[in-house]
Amino acid sequence: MEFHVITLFPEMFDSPLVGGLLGRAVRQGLVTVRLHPLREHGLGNYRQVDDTPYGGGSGMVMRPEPIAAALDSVMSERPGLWRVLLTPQGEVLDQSIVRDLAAREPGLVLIAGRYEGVDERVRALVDQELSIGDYVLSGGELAAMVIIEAVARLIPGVLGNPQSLDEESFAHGMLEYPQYTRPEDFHGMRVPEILLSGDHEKIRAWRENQARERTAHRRPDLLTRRKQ
Ligand code: 6GU
Repeated sequence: MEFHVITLFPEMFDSPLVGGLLGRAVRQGLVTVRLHPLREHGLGNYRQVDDTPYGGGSGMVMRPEPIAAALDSVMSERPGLWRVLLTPQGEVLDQSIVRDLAAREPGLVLIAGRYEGVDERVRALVDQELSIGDYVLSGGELAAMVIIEAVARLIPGVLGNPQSLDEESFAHGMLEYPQYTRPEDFHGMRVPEILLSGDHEKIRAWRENQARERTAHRRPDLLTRRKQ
């Protein structure tokens, strides 16, 4: 799967793409990330990408032409990419949206906005607008990395153990059950006896119950929204 990112700050993507699971997936060729510097499509001698808002107000707004030119260039090279504008006004990302994105072959173009926002007419150029949560970032770059990370780990071969995909939090619209490893006793806190019992059916039922109780207590919203 390919991820294309249109951004004013391509250097922000250096370290996340080198380390960890994602770095390995990139090196193995399972995932391709291409950065498209928006500045190259800026206007005039100063490569301008933003301007003051019509009607007044503080801050700057990203002009539509550089974004349109960058998108045209990416789309002509790679037709069929799913175009996503990253904005706090978008649909809020969750695991079900992540799954949908992972199915968008040949891949995604992520447009990272900056400044106080992008010109409203850019919305007409994209397939989807996404936010990563109800808080403000100075730009869409970190949101793009979050999306790349979340989508890439669903691509076959990226995760070491694909079975963990079915067990992790949100896989079934619930939080994951509590996990323990050695030691059996840590500062007087003991691993639940049932996990040491070797009774796999009892362990499965205990975990299911723990996941349900934990979700009801911490994230009741997930139980009311569950899609499956
Ligand atoms: Cl996608 N962009 C910005 N600038 N802030 C955000 C966001 C995106 N998602 C949450 N906050």
